[in-house]
Amino acid sequence: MDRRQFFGSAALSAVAAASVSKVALAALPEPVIATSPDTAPPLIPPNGRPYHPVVTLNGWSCPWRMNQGVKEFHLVAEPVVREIAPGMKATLWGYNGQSPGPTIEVVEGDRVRIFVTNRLPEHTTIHWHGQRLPNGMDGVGGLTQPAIPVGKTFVYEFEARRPGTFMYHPHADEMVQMAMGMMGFWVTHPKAQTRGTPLIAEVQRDFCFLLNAYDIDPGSTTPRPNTMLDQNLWTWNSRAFPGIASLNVRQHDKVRIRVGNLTMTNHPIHLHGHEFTVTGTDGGPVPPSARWPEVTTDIAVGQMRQIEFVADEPGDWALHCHKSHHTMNPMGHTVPNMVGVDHRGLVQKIQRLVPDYMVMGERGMADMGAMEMPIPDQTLPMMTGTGPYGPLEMGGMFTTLKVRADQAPGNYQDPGWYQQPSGTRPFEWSGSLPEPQRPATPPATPEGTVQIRKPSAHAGH
Ligand SMILES: [Cu+2]
Repeated sequence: MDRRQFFGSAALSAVAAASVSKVALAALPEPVIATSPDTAPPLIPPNGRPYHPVVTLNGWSCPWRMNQGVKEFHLVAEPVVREIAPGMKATLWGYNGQSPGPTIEVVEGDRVRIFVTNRLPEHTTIHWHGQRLPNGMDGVGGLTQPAIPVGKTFVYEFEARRPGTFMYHPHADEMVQMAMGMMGFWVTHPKAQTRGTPLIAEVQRDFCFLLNAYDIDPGSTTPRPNTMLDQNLWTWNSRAFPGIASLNVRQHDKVRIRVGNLTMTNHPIHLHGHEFTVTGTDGGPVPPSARWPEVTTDIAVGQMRQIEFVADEPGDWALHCHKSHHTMNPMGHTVPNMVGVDHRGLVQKIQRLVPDYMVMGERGMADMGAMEMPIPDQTLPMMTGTGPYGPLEMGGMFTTLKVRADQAPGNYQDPGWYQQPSGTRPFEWSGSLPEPQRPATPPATPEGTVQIRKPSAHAGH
C-alpha cells in the first residue's frame, strides 16, 4: 500500500460511517446547502398557496420541490462551520451547511414531506415543536420512533394544520445536539381565509430568529455540551453582535418579529423607541382582547413569541436581551471586583514580572470597549461593536431596528447609520438658560415641618 492508498483508505474509513449512498439520494429533493452567514432575501414562493415570506436573521428559507401537491423538503443533519461574528468560527452541528438550519415556510393546510438525512457521527431525530401531527411524526427518539441511524434518511410527512410560529430540533441526545447548534425555525403562514383578520394581521415585514447559546473556550472552536447555564456566547441564530444583522424597515411599516428560545434560560427581549404587542405564541394567535402594550417581553425556555408594532419613529433603535450579561461576549466570570480600588503604582511593579499585565475595572469596564486587549485567536472581544459615536459597548444578543422613511418597500438592505436631525442629540451644557418663572413670594413653611394634606381634607368628599 503506497502513501496515497493509505491516506485514501484512512479517509474513506473515517467518513464511511457518516457517508450516504449517492444512489439512494438521487430520487430525493436536492438538499440546498448554505455556506454564508449573511441574511438571505425573502424566498418568494414559486408555487403553491401564496404567502408573504419571512426574513431569517443571518439565515435563509429552505426551497422545496412540489411533488403531486406535496411540498417536499430535504434536511441534512451534519457538522458545520458557523461564523459567530467576524473573527470567530465555531465547529457546530446543524442542517444543510449552517446552524441554525434553514427556515421552513409552508401554508396552513399544506401537505408537507420532509426527508431527513443523518450525516452526524451519532443517531438523531427531528421534533416539530408546536405542531399538530400524527403521534408517530412527533420525532421523539425511543417514544414515537426509532432514532435515525448514522448514514440513513428517514421521511416525515404531515399536514401543516395550524398557522403560526414554530421551530424544529432533535429529540435524541438533545443535550449534546442542541448545545452543538441543531435547530431551525418553522413558519406556517395563514391561508387566504385566515389572513388579514384581527387575529392574524397582514404585515409589511416579518422577521424571525432563534435565541441560542454556546460555551466555547477562547482559542477553541467546539462548544462544551456539558455546560448547563453558564454559557459564554449568547447568540441569535448562532451569531453574536456585531455579527447579527440589523432589522431594516420602511417608516410606518407594520412589523412582525418572531422569536423562539432554545437556550437553557429566559431572555427578556427589549425594543427601543416603540411599543409592541405579543400577537401570538407557539400555541397560536393571542386573542386581540388579551393583548397589551409592552416594550419588553420575556421569552422563557422552549417558548416562542411573535410581536407586532408600527415602525413609525425613524432612527437606529436597539433591540436586545435585557440581561446585561447576555449582551457581552466571552468574559472571565472569576474576575475579582476592582471597582473603586486604587491601583496606582501597582501596575508598574507587576509589569516588571508580567510585561502584558493590564488592570481592568477600577473605574468600571467601559474602557474595555475601546482598548485593544490582546485576545487568543478564535474568540471575540467582550464588548465589540462600533457605532457612529464610538465603541458600542456590547456583544451577544444585541442588534438594531433601522427605521427609514426612504427604505424602499421590499428592500431589506442595511441603510447605514441614521443621520439624526440637528438639535435632537444630547450635548454638553454650557452657558445660561432663561430664568424659569417662580412664585414671587414662596409660601412660608415653618422650618422642620412638613405639610400633610389628607384626601379627606379635599372639598366635595
Ligand atoms: Cu438573554
